Order: sequence, then C-alpha cells, then structure tokens
Amino acid sequence: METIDTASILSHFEMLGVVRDVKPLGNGLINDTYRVVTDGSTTPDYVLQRINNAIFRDVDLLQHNIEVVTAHQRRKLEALGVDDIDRKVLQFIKTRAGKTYYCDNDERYWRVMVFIPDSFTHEAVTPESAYDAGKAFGDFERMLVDVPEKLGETIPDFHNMELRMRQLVEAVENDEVGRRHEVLDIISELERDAHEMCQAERLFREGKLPKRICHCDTKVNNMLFDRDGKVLCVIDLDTVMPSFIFSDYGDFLRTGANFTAEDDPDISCVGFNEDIFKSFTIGYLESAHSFLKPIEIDLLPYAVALFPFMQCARFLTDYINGDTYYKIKYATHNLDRTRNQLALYRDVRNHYAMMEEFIRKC
Ligand code: GN1
Ligand code: MG
Repeated sequence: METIDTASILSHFEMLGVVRDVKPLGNGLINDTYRVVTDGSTTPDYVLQRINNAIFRDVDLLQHNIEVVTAHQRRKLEALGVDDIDRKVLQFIKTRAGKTYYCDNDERYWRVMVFIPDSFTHEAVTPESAYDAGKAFGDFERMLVDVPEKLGETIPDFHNMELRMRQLVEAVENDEVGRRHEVLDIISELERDAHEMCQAERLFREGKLPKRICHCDTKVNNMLFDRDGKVLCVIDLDTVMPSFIFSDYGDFLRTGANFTAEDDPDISCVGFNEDIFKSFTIGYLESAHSFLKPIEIDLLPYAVALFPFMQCARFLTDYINGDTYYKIKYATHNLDRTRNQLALYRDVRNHYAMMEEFIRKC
C-alpha cells in the first residue's frame, strides 16, 4: 500500500484546529475518502479526499463545477430562509493558494470539506426515507435548473449507453486477461437489448430529449442523513454535469429499490422493491414535476431499467479488462456485481406496466 503523508497534504489547506486522527470513511468505488478528526469541540472535523484523476481527468473543471453548484445551492437556500444551511450544502476548504484542491508532487489530487457533524450515510433505504430521498434529489435538480453558466462534463459521455456498449465490445475484442469465455451468455443478453436501451441517445440526437444538470451518481450512499433518518444533503458531486435528467431517478432506484446490495453474490436475493419504487417516485415527482417535460416523465420507467443494464455493462467491461476501474475486494467481485445487476435488470423489466400506471397516477 502507498504511504500517504496526510499531515503534509493537510498543511496546504486553511483548516482550523489540530489534527488528532485521519481514518478511512465511506464505501466509494472511485475516490479515497478519510475523516480528519480534530482536537476539541470548537473546531470542525473534515473530510479529506483523493480525487481519482485517472478517471476524472480534468480536476480543475470538476472542482469548478462543484464550486458553481454549491454556491448556487447556498444562494437558493439563503433566499428561501432555510436554517442550518451548513448542514445542507457542502463546504470546501481553500488551499493557501486560494484553490479548492491541491496537487502533490506525485500528481495526486486532494480536496478538503467540512465534515457535517451528526451525519450518516446508509447503504439501504426504508419506504419512509425513500420518499425523502426522492424529494431531495428532485429538489437538487430543481435548484440547478437555472445555474448561471454551462457546466462541462467531468467524464465525457458518462451516461451514454451507446458508448458503454462500444467499450464493452472493445473489451471483448481485446480480451486482455482471458475472461471472455466465462461471460459469453451475459454479453449476448446485453447485445440483444442494447438497441432498446440506447433509445435516449437517439432521442437526444433528434432534438427531442434535452440534457440538464443532474447529479449522475445517485447511489443511496451518496446522500447524508441526520440522526433521525432525515435527508440532510446530497454528496459526491464529482459527476454533477449536464445529462439526461432521468439518470438520477433511474440510478437511485438501481441501488435503493434492489432488495439487496449491488454486489450481493447471491442473486436469488436480488429483486425490484415496489414499495421503495412507489415512495421514491411520489417524493421525486412532488418536487420535480414542475420542471420535467412530458417526454422526461414518459422515460422514467425506461430509466429504471437502463441503469442496472448500464451498470451491468460497466461492471462486465471492467471484469473483462482485468479490474482497472472499480475498486474490488476479491477476484470475481466485478463478475458478482455484473450478475447482480443483470438479475435486477430482468426483474425491473417485469414491472414496466406497474411503473407506468403508478407514474400516471402520480
Ligand atoms: C461509482 O464513486 P461511487 O462509488 O459513488 C461510479 C458510479 C457507479 C457506482 C457503482 C465516477 O460511484 O457511476 O454507478 O460506482 N462513479 C464513477 O456502484 O464511475
Ligand atoms: Mg460515493
């Protein structure tokens, strides 16, 4: 394991207090995250994060997006007279050079945020918290409809299903580590449905479907809750960028409405939880219906299928490539994730009629 001199990294940031401890935080698959504990009760704790710049290649653009978005959120909440704003918007600490990130001598990129006290992440939701989560993501998107500048894409074509299929085909052709023969059945199932699942890109090219700023990584664990299980705020803002608005809806249900974790190797536990779907949908549409176009609402059930499908293709691509993208804990971790997401995708497809009917009623 690499050794990291956190004291030296932190010394570049305008932080308060004396650092007592630095320990790993959260379960993100891309960045490395630590909680920085400071001495005494008058100074905040902090979150130190190493931004994975093999994946986020333009850290300057990424941090600029985040600064624009959090400043915009803060202004909106202030205008609404909301209390406790520091618990509802992330706050980044500047370096002594006035930036919100620091690049060390080994070209590793770091940033520091204030840790929101008494906040928690969860890996699963209940029907009650799913309703709150729906409202929170709808509010998040609604707040960002009038961001005063055009944001760049921190990962170009991030949720472009056509690109994800091309990346899969390329991985299969190269078969870098000789795993193709293990997954032929999954590849052909994905290829069978690819045309249908790529419909968003076609609608976009035809000018029928817009892109707007959305979060693009609405996993359940990318949200902070307070002690009573109420949503405080949305975190992990690296992927906030223009995309299809239904991404946030579909991607949340991918983790929130799966009966089990996205990497549960026992696929008999995988399935689409209708109760979570219903509460999340009610909450989401309560805050998002005012700005969604009819086509964006019509595509919601499609998005619920698209995200496990896309995630299945992405995990599978990474497995075939020899696990170069997602953090893994054991050799077949990405394969287990792939099968899990495929099982969820299949089950979601059996719920199309129910979803359409429910969304119409909402
Ligand atoms: C990654 O960083 P994390 O764990 O919140 C990934 C998402 C995937 C997710 C799958 C930048 O999110 O797109 O849906 O893993 N983020 C990136 O669990 O690729
Ligand atoms: Mg995360």
